[in-house]
Amino acid sequence: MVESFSPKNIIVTGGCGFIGSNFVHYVVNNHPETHVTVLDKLTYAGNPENIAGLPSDRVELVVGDICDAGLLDRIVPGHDAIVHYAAESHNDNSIADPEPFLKTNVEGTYRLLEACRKYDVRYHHISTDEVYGDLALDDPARFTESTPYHPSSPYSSTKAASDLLVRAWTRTYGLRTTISNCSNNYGPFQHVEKFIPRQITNILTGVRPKLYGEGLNVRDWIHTEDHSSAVWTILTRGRIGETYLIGADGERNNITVLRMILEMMGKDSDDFDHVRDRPGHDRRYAIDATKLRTELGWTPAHTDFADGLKATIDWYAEHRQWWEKTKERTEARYKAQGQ
Ligand code: NAD
Ligand code: TDX
Repeated sequence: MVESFSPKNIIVTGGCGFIGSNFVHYVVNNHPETHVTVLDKLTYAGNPENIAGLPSDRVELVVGDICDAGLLDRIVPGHDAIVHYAAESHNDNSIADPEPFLKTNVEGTYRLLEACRKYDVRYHHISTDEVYGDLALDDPARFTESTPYHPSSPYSSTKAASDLLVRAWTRTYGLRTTISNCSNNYGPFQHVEKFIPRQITNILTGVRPKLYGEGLNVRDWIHTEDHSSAVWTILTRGRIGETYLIGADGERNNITVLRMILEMMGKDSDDFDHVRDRPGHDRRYAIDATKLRTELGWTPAHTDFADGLKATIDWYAEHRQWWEKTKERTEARYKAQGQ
């Protein structure tokens, strides 16, 4: 039987980042009975503007590090659940400097699990399809909950390590946990280091988009609002101890997505540069979300990728002040890496 859980006070770690802040908006808009404490360190990827304007009686921001056990002792008691989004999240950064990934993704998860154990708090772990490694381009298979772990990058290996900690704490200490592994998100508030916002903001600043290698790598795109509704579904109705894969049947290769962006923005579809490929670049991710759909009845609302992409382009065009400063720093770093 499916459990039912109605959290009144939740902590959302990483709630000033891309997906975490979209989840905070989702909770505020759809679940008026739930108060959110955002715990965020405000790294280069965290921006308090992402949650600015939300009612102060619904959302509180605590600026701090998930690795800080003393801080967790002060804020975790009194909460019913932690939804853990905070992470170092960018593969290219993990290749340039893996250390912060070990610290935040592995030690940070450990600290949160220990706090949940100490204060008997329900825990939902946000993970990624990248823990499964990649699929060959001509392989018809998709990832399922029973696919063996086979991560490729420093980023995905630290996410895999954090998933395994969650499983161990569940079995050994009886912690009330669930894990979700989602595919590539797109939508508003995504950092300009990531593929889709990087290309949109390149075009908006008169720079040619940059495609790694031949661009044949496939990603399985999901709108971040659909990720939010799936996480809420799993948090409130998921079976304790279970893993659910989240995806919306959005497989496309990078060159196709890039050409869609160029055409939607009135450019020639060949108006981009091929740049140095990412070392160890995963070829294809693909999610089979049958378990989430059939067991918990979840369905995505954003089923037209072209519509979602157009709305995302419009959002970046209308929010230049949100990304302009970060853009310069990000492109300087990419330039130094030959990308
Ligand atoms: P992001 O980089 O945009 O945001 C990460 C947030 O975590 C930032 O606000 C940052 O300040 C915060 N943070 C980092 N280190 C912290 C620390 N030590 N203590 C407290 N806060 C800290 O990331 P995102 O793309 O929104 O990803 C969020 C989560 O979703 C991650 O766990 C990621 O692995 C997972 N995920 C991402 C995708 C995707 O497509 N982006 C897909 C599947 C899963
Ligand atoms: O400029 C670029 N050109 C390019 O061709 C960038 C930044 C990326 N790419 C390619 C690499 C990937 O094949 O585009 C694809 C998507 O790249 P990213 O946006 O960096 O995402 P990815 O590496 O697939 O990982 C994302 O999805 C899974 C998130 O960043 C992870 O946090 C999540 O776990």
